Amino acid sequence: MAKAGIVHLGLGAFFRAFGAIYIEEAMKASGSAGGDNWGIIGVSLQSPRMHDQLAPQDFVYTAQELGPEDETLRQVEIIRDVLVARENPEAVLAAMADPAIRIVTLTVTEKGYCHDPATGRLNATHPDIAHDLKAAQPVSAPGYLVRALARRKAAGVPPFTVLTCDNLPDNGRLVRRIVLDLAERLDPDLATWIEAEGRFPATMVDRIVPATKPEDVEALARKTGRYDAAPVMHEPFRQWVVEDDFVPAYGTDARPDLGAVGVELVDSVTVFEHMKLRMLNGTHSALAYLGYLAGHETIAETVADPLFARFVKGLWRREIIPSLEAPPGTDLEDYADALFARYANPGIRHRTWQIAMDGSQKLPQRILGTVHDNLASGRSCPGLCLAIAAWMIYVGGTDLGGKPIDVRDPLSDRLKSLVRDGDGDAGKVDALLGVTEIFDAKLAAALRPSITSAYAALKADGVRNTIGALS
Ligand code: CS2
Repeated sequence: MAKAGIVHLGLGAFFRAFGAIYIEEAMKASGSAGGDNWGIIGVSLQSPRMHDQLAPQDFVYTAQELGPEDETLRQVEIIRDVLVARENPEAVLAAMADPAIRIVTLTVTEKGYCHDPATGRLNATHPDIAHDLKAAQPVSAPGYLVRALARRKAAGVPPFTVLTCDNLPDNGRLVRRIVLDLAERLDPDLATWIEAEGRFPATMVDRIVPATKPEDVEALARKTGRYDAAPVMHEPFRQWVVEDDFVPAYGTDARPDLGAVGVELVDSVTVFEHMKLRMLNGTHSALAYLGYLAGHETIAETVADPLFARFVKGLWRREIIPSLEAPPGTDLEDYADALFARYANPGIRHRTWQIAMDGSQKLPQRILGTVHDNLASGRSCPGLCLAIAAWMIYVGGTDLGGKPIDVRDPLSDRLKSLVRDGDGDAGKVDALLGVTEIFDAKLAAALRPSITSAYAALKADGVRNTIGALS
């Protein structure tokens, strides 16, 4: 059996349906010619659930690819073990310090980086970071990276490459800055070593992977006659663009042969990442807030509503594409058409509520960057303003018919009370625009009038009438 070469922090459905499959394919493609030592040790930072589900089935799970008409099943066998950081931090640090591990991949979601989304810098007052600055056994993802790198330095082992797979802007440089900032506070020599020897390639990751629901598990078991406690469901599409900048000390053994299985290895991912974060994730969030408030449960259901179909196509054409530079060989209109077909795939039941989670961590890179660029070029962006206004209603915790919303967001208590205490529509909008972790003050001032009227229109006329009046 292939030995482990990768530790993955944050083993959720997305990575199991994406990176794990690519890496398994890359290992198979390079056969036994030294390319077979990229097994993955998964780490859950908090919950023992993934370990408890996967251990009895030897960490093998089913990936169910759901196309619009048909589906295929495969068994993924690349996971070697799953460690639960909260229960055994020492085992996680030991695995990360093992010289056989050359890459640490991460999907810890936006909030897992413990940074300030508006500036991209480490939030040193974050309780997990405050803990990790004192205790040798960390709790945060940046804490694990820094403490494990310290062990490698002390043992004379080169660092691992840190390969972030989260939807953050300039994700490689972002995690690098956060790691260096934390290391600097703990031990400046360590920071100097990481700066010189460490590598943090940026990546653009793309595959739609809704959370697996209990009914999916049951349906799969009925279909196959075999019970898999932790299958993943995903769309056929996938795209992974990776900066080819891995720790040089490992030479040709620094990464799996990802190029052999269609991963695009490039010098800079910036244009790919802008396209994906703004065109996919930006409209995903817009459809999530507006769709949820209009009573739509999934993205497929939302875009099956003709008003929303027109709305999202208008967002791409009028407000997002004009802010972008196309990556080489990509036509942005075609990319938009392909996205629409992916959203419409009825096999993928991606809940608007799921995508609406953690909006405070998502809005800056998904929507606010586009809005900023449009304003700077004198273009208005009424559809994106409507999306921001819908987020504002959503985080208030009550839908337009007065029903409570289960808002999941690290800032949810604060956001809810800002909405509750704000004086009238204008006061509520103003209070939320004042959250500096999300909104830059200049941008907030420029947006105030359009968001206030969008907010009032949504409340007075409802979502469908308001988006209908847009185009
Ligand atoms: C989604 C993403 O949940 C969300 O916020 O927008 O997970 C999206 O499905 C992926 O980035 C697609 O690559």
